[in-house]
Formats: sequence, structure tokens, C-alpha cells
Amino acid sequence: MHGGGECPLAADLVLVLDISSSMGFLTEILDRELDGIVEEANRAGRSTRFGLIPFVDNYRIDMTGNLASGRVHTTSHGLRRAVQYYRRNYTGTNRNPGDGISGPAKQNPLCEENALDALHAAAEEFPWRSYAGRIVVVATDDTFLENPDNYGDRDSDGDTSSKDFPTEGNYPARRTLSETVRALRDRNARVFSITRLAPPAASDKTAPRCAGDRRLSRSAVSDGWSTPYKGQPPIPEQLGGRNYDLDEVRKGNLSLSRTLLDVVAAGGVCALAGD
Ligand SMILES: [Ca+2]
Ligand SMILES: [Ca+2]
Ligand SMILES: [Ca+2]
Repeated sequence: MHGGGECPLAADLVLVLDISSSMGFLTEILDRELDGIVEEANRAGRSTRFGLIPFVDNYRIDMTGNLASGRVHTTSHGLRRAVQYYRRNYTGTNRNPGDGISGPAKQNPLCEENALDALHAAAEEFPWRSYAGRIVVVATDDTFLENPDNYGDRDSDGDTSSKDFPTEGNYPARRTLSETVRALRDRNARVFSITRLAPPAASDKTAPRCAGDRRLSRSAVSDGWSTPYKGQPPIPEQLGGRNYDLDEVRKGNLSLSRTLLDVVAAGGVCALAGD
């Protein structure tokens, strides 16, 4: 036992991170704050393991960690290096993480981003510890599409091969909202989100914005996170979490470190087993 009978807190935290170009600012904040976050999350008898799943119109499970064949990070050094790598090679170039480093650049014809498939992968593919609290934090500034839509079919004509800008591509939405929620619930994962409550106001010149086409209305950016998605309750509401305002993080009014550490404290569980 640690610290005079206090119970050791164990948490597995998977960061499902939108790395499209409009989210570049958050990867910079993360890079600056990760050292403190990881240190604090493992202080005083706590054991926190981190996973990283970057996504745009598809996703990849980061495999550069120090445990579990790379799926798990326990050091801020490794996590920071991974975040920097995705920013450098995917964010600025509009490359989809699932395509790998040799994938095409200048993708992303529709503003909606594929959080659902990345969340589903977190549920199914992260090596969750049996005795740890299971937490997913998803950060994005837009809503998502569902199967059988395709993120690369800009004009929704069923063909994904138009080469005029912005280029189409075959980026199918593989899951629905209810399938994704079910997968996370089956794993007892709690989901927290850091998202926009509304699209940026025209007067806000500093807010990053999506210049592409949209499938859903502009006001739908919050759907699935802080407002219902086609009649279904927001994901965090269905899965024991809550939403935080991404724009407050961008403006510096809400600390990303504090938010993630609060989530670890809320979602960690007392673990009597060792590592
Ligand atoms: Ca985006
Ligand atoms: Ca997109
Ligand atoms: Ca098309």
C-alpha cells in the first residue's frame, strides 16, 4: 500500500486525437504540457498508462510506446515524440494517419472527421488492464459521419475518384454511433470529450476553421459531443463522462493539464494488484 493506507489509483487513458490541420494548436499545447501531465498522473501511488490514436478521416493506433508492443506509453518523452511526429507528417500536410507516411497528402474534402472508428478501435484494440479504470478522451473540433457514408466522397454521389480539388478518396465510415457506444460500454470505458460547443463566430478571426465542404450543417459541429447526434444522446453522456469546451482550451481559459488530470482522478480506480 502507498502513502499511509491510501489506495493506489490505476487508470488507462487513451487519447483519441483529431490531428487535422484545424487542430494543430491542440497538438502544440499537448506537446508543451505532457511532461507535467504524465508526471502528475503517476505521482503518489498512481499508475497511469497512456495510449494514442490519431485520426482524421481514418485512424492509426500509435505503436511507438514502451510497453505492449508499442500500444502503451508510460513516459512523456515517448508520448511527446509521437505527438510531434503526427503533427509534422500528417497535420500540416493533410495526410490521413491510417494511410501511413507514404499516403497521399492534401486529403480531407469534408469537414467532418472520423472520430467514431478511432473510438471503436480504442475499445477493441487497446490492451486495457483488467484492474484499471478505463478512460477515453477524444479531442476534436467537428462532428462525425456514420457507416455507410464515406468521408472521401465530397459530393455524395457514391464515387470517390474525382481528382479536382479538394481531391476525393476512399475513406469509408466503418461504424455507426450505436455500434461504437456498444463497443466502449462492453469494455467498461468512460468517454470524455474536448470539443467545440458551436462553430467559430465570423467575428473570431483567430479561431481555426474548416474551409472544406460539409455533409452535415455548420451548427452540427457539437453533435455527438455536447448536443444529440440525430436524436441520440451525446457520447460522453452515454458513457459516464462529460464534455469540455475546446475553445476555452484554445484561448487559455481552461487548462488542458488540469482537465486531463481531473479525468484521470475521476476515472481511475483503486487497484490492489500491482503493475
Ligand atoms: Ca478538421
Ligand atoms: Ca474530414
Ligand atoms: Ca464523389
